[in-house]
Amino acid sequence: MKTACITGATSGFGQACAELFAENGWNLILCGRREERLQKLKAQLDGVNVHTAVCDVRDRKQVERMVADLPESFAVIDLLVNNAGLALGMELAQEADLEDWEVMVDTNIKGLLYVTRTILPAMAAARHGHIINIGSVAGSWPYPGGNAYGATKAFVEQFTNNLRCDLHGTGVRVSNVEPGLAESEFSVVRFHGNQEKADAVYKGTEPLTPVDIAEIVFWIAARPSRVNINRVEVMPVCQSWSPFAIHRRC
Ligand code: NDP
Ligand code: 8X3
Repeated sequence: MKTACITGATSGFGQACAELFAENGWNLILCGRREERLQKLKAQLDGVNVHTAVCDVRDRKQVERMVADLPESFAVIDLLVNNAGLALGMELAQEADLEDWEVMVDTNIKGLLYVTRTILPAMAAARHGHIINIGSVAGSWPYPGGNAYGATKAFVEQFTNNLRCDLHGTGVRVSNVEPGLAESEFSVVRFHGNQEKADAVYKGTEPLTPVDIAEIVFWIAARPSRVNINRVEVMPVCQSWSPFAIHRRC
């Protein structure tokens, strides 16, 4: 039986991944800050072993403790899904809240680094393992108000590529999944709990679902060990690109 460690398993993509991997017989290490949600999820996952860890990925010591305290039966991690992350705010850069930027950098960049760096040595030593990062279309495509969020996801994309270089010859796989518009708690978090604003993002659209993303993550993980899916960019059909914005004086 294989073991996956999924960060941000209390909601959205992470929760859907937990459900799908459990259905397919994977043991799970589930991490997030909301303990009640972790316990509820654990209770509903049948037939596999689940270890939950309350952990704020921004706190390096908590991350190190989470890994050091893993029960022996969870010590070998076959797959890390670096999913924990968030956007905060959509103001233009000149008006954005610097604290929001700090939280995004601390979570999406530093948190992902802490988890990766803590788990990676064992994978490299075992010459076996897979890291699937959750990036975003915002890492490749700019949009007004995407500023720091998009930049954190650009970091995730390039870090994924650089990890592949460093892990060359070890057999450890690294992939980046880059979703577009998807309905989860993402927008409620982005708009600081404003449900009306969050609902407006999806109104009249058919966004991706967390299950859509989980199925992609699972497909990537289930490829034969000789296959490395470098990146998957996925949007709902209702989303595409706009022309370049051109400011005219008249
Ligand atoms: P959700 O808000 O539904 O889920 C986010 C998850 O991240 C939660 O489980 C949350 O758990 C966890 N999380 C946030 N901060 C921390 C932290 N400091 N420590 C540990 N866990 C944390 O959003 P999504 O499922 O949509 O987002 C998952 C990932 O997908 C994110 O990285 C996001 O940027 C990315 N993404 C989302 C898209 C979308 O449109 N929804 C599109 C592209 C990418 P808890 O609060 O319990 O800690
Ligand atoms: C989330 C997708 O387009 O809201 O990463 O930035 S988007």
